[in-house]
Amino acid sequence: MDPNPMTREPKKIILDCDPGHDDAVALLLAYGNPDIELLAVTTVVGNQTLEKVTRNALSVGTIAGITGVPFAAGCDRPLVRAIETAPDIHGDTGMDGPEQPQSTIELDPRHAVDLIIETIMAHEPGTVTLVPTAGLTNIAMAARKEPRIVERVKEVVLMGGGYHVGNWSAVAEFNIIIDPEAAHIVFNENWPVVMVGLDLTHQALATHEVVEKIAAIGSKPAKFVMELMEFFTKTYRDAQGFDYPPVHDPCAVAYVIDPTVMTTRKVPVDIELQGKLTLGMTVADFRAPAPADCNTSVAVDLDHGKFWNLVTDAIIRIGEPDAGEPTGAPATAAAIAGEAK
Ligand code: PIR
Ligand code: CA
Repeated sequence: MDPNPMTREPKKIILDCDPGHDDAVALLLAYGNPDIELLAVTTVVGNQTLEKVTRNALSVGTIAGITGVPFAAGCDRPLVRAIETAPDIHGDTGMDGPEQPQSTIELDPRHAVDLIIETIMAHEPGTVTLVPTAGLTNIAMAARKEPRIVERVKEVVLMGGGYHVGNWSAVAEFNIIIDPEAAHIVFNENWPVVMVGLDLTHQALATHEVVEKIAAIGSKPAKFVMELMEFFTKTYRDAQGFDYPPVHDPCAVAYVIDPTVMTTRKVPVDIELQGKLTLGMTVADFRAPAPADCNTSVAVDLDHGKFWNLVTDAIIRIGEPDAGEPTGAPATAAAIAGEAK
């Protein structure tokens, strides 16, 4: 990465999501970080129905004051399987907790799959990164509808899977198991895939200290995140026995911003489609060395402090959109916390 923030090019991304408490934070991080150029936000059935997650995406966009970025709804069901949502974790709306504003963003009339394809084809090859933080239905459909996107995409940095742990079965993670056929397509296409799975995201805990830091920012978007985290903490405690909730999805965005926020390892990964007990498992082959044509890598260790500083800095930068405050506020998370950077 170019160390000079004045000369380095922002990374162009498409965020494909199902908000979702952690998807909301991913969207705020992507929008509020100066090293990211958000080209499009697309939604897909997942944590809740397509209608609900799309409404949630527009709400988050409204709270952040996002303008000039198309939001489009995509697939309302997986390729093969029946719809499975996660109300125990994300509530009936898919983003329970904070009050949601009336959206001021108009949904783009295009289908998300078409918006993804058009956006990739309209940019130089090797410049657009796909960041899926939900089931992979839209991404698989896009690869099938317009195969030329596969060689044009810079890389696919996805939140999903886990090489040592599951959360929806003993060995499978939600985003993969809800549409394992789509995941199989995405992992087996010839584009670089970075799997930011549970092994990594279970290190991204929104501890008491983290939530306090965000609360101290004091803006409406910060209050919104705080309320999201309050609800997420409670459901993660009740449903999964965690003291603090892992905030999965912004980890994928953080990797795009600064890959040094985590370590990764190049290993072949494939998706189990046959197993009775292992459906949707991301089977990673750690036998060294990875073959030369290996297109997959997995995230291993997170720098917790660096990660949360990126998130808090993004929220600070977004500022108070309703008040018409300029974005790009010079304050930093370190300054808010009263420490030297
Ligand atoms: C989080 C999710 C689904 C189920 C649970 N238990 C927790 C959602 C998050 O939005 C994230 O993208 C991924 N799926 C984590 O499995
Ligand atoms: Ca998600």
